[in-house]
Amino acid sequence: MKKISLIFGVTGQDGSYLTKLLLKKGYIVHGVKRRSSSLNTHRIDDIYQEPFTHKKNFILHYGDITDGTSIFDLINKIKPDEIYNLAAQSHVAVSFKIPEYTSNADALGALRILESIVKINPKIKYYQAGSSEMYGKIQSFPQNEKTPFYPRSPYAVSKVYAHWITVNYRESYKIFACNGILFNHESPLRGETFVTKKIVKALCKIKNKKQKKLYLGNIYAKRDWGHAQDYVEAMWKILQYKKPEDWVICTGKQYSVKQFINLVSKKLNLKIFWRGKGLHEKAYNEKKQKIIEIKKEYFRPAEVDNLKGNSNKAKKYLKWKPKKDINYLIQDMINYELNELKNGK
Ligand code: NAP
Ligand code: G4F
Repeated sequence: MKKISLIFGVTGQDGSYLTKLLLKKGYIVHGVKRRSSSLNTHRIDDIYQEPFTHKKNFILHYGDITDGTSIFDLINKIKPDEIYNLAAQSHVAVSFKIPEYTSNADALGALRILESIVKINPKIKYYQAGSSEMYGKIQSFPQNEKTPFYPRSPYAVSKVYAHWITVNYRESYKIFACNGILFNHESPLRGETFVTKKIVKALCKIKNKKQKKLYLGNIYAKRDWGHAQDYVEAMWKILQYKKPEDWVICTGKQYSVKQFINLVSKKLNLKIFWRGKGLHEKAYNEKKQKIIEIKKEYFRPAEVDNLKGNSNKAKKYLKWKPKKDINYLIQDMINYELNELKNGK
């Protein structure tokens, strides 16, 4: 019997990589996409075909994480063995602009799925996409499963709710519900407004004379960046472990946004030099043209300055460790962007 999985957030970066992983492992994968006025399936178009021709092992459904009825009906109809809740308004800066929607989707979305599991079949395994943003104003360094949370945005506060409601349902109803606390992970499929994608895309265009400038916010924030392909493997391993627990997934290495820019520039053979401080800091190219400027519009009302994780627990018990380092990640993202440019995109 093939295992059945249900992925909320299937059209996102992680949803796409996870779908491919589970199909490779022989699962039947059901994915939930939300209605939008323009197409939102570009990350899974390569594996999805219209229902009249589709291979029966990857099936898409309309649904929405803010709509309890659709969630209940889908779980009841599909009867999955495993549910991965990756659906979220996942942009931290945007969460300050739409805090109520973010809380509804990111916090209550988890509750809606958990309630459905308890009512329909408490044997269904549940993965909650938690975030290192929950550590926010960090209380210890590096961060592990025991580090207290101090969220710094409506997004992070919502994820803390989702984390604790997952723990609470696990303890109250003895269900197999787990939290992954994942540090930043990127890939060619990363959303266009996250900082790594924004940098790689812009610098590739600047190198090819298709763009003049890149505008950024706080380039001194530090992150622990991994590759999404490694991280979806961890999600799956978390649900295969003998008992439901919470897990930190990270690389244990940290770079600032500015260091990330310098690494990308070096790989593109784009010589840049920095001048100025604060909002006046700028990067110039060899011809002394300004190519990067800082804009206060990209700063957040509250920032998360310093994230670096410790995933020794996952290493020891899940036998998980990242296979792809920052150099591989950047090269992968660059190759994708250069190919897009070659194809006129
Ligand atoms: P992403 O690319 O932004 O994908 C989010 C997914 O959620 C998309 O499929 C999106 O649909 C869907 N979605 C948003 N609102 C929805 C709604 N109301 N109903 C149903 N689906 C909805 O995010 P990601 O990078 O793949 O991350 C996956 C999950 O992990 C998210 O929960 C994120 O918060 C969390 N996380 C991410 C990272 C990271 O560094 N990537 C780290 C820690 C945790 P559309 O395609 O239609 O927008
Ligand atoms: O790429 P970012 O927007 O990612 P952020 O805020 O760390 O959140 C991502 O990772 C979380 C895991 O820790 C996820 F939970 C979350 O869903 C998301 O995937 O920003 C990274 C850093 C921030 O400090 C930000 O202030 O880059 C800084 N930054 C500087 N200039 C910028 C920009 N971020 C964005 N998005 N755009 C800029 O122009």
